[in-house]
Amino acid sequence: MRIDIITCLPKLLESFFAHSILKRAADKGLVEVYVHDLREFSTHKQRQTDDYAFGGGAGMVMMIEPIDNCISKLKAERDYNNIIYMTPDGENFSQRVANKLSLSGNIIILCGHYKGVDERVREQFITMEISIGDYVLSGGELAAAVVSDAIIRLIPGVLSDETSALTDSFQDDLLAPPVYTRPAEYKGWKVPDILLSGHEAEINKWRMEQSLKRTKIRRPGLID
Ligand code: 6GU
Repeated sequence: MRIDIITCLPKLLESFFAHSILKRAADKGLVEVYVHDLREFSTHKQRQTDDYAFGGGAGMVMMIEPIDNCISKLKAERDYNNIIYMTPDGENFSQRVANKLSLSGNIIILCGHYKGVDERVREQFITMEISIGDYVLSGGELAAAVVSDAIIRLIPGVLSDETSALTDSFQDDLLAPPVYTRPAEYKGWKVPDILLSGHEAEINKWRMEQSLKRTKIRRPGLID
């Protein structure tokens, strides 16, 4: 899988992808992430990428030309499954969307800034718009990092224990059950006996009950 991220703040994203699971996924050749500096695609004197809004009002708008230059160059090199625009008025991101996107070959993620992009960018180039929640961030970069992380960890081979993504919260519309590790007793606080019993079927049954109970209490909306 290949992810091309277009941003005015490349440094912010480069440090994110240079660490942890995402770095290991790239080192193993399971994903390639390229961060493109939008300024390099500007033909203006000061490598300008935004301008005042037609009709007036506060806030700058990202110009179509540098975005067109960058996206068109990438599209000439390979096909993309989706060209995603990160925006608070996009579709809500969820595990379901992450699962679907993790099956992509190549995607482009465009990070918005200021008052957003010229509407013609959305009409002409964008195939999908994603929001990560009902709050406003200063830019789409952190949101792009969130979406990339959720997608990349689903690619087979990225997690060391391949089954562990399957038991995540949300993977089957249930929250994950509680987990414990050694010691079995700490300051008198005990691990549930069932987990020490060695009865795999009973343990799985307990975990499912705990998942259901936790989901009903914390996120009842997930059950229907
Ligand atoms: Cl994708 N971008 C921005 N700027 N704010 C957000 C968001 C995205 N998702 C939630 N808030």
